[in-house]
Amino acid sequence: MRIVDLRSDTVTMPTPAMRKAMYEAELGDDVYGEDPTVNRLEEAVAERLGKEAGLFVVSGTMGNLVSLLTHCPRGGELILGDQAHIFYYEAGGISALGGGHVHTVPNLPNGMMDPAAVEDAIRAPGNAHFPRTCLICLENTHNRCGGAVLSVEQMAEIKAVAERHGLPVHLDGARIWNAAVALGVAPSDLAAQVDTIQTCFSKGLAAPVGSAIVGSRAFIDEARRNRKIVGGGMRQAGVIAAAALVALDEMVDRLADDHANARLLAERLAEIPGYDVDLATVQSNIIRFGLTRSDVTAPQVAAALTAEGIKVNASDAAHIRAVTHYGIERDDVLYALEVAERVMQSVAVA
Ligand code: TLP
Repeated sequence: MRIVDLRSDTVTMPTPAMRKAMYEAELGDDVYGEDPTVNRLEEAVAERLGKEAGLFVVSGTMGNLVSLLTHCPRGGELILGDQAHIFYYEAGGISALGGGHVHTVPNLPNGMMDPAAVEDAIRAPGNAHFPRTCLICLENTHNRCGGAVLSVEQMAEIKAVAERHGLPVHLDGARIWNAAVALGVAPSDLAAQVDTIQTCFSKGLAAPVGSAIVGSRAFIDEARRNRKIVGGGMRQAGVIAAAALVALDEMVDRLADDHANARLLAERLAEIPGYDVDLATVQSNIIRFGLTRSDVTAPQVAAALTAEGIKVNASDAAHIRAVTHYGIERDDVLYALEVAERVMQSVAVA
């Protein structure tokens, strides 16, 4: 059976150039700071995002956790969108391991938080009843908001609130590269609106493993220690950093193709009776769509699509997520649409 895997851009396989770079990578012990390939990657990603220093970590989850551990003392309160990946999908790491206290603010459908609501959530200092606010977190592109892209101006609005209260801002920029390509701006223009960023090489950029944290030199020095605490000090990590370097150099511009494919998928899906697609929310490589039928649930339709080879995930009872990525061509999208039409006609009534 023909398979079109739209579950996530995490399913991407490394390119031939990545495999070659991994084979040939110059290596050393990175805990001694002696892996030249890791060092090159950390410098390259920091430079690309306009920050002083970078730190290679295993995953996006570890990148966010180590960043939050570095920003927040035990009992410190972090302000997060209620749809944030950090809040939803990272196993509560900052409270389990760092004693962090999470304060959510509603995410708007466009991935933004109302700046006034963020400001309201900041605790008045000096009152012994309150936890102390230590950080505001943003996400761009926004996963659960269907890949919505925050503009430089939107991010600047949150930065202005943070600055008024002397707070840092951390960006879960797992897909900051998609955001920059969608907006036609430099990734560093987005990064300039925040203090620290976690970004992934293993999503749309198709590297097999790895993320980086970037920020000031002092922040990264402290984060390096926290990475060690969570067991993330790797040794000859250049073998994976080599693929991440290829990802940065060769895989960013092509994200525009993924965005075009997502747009095509969304526009045509919207024409098929049964699917409910809000085209305004399709801004990058993620499509989050609902159903116009009430006799079947999103998990049932997702399972029926998957059984026919179109692999998608239900993100809740009413929504399905499809993600385009390296390895998915226009022809795969057209085939997925054909199957989607057939599945919607035949899916059993609950
Ligand atoms: N997201 C995954 C799943 O965890 C849901 C996906 O398939 O999209 N931040 C954001 C915004 C993410 O989307 C992800 C991964 C992460 C962080 C975590 O990255 P990893 O999976 O490397 O720990």
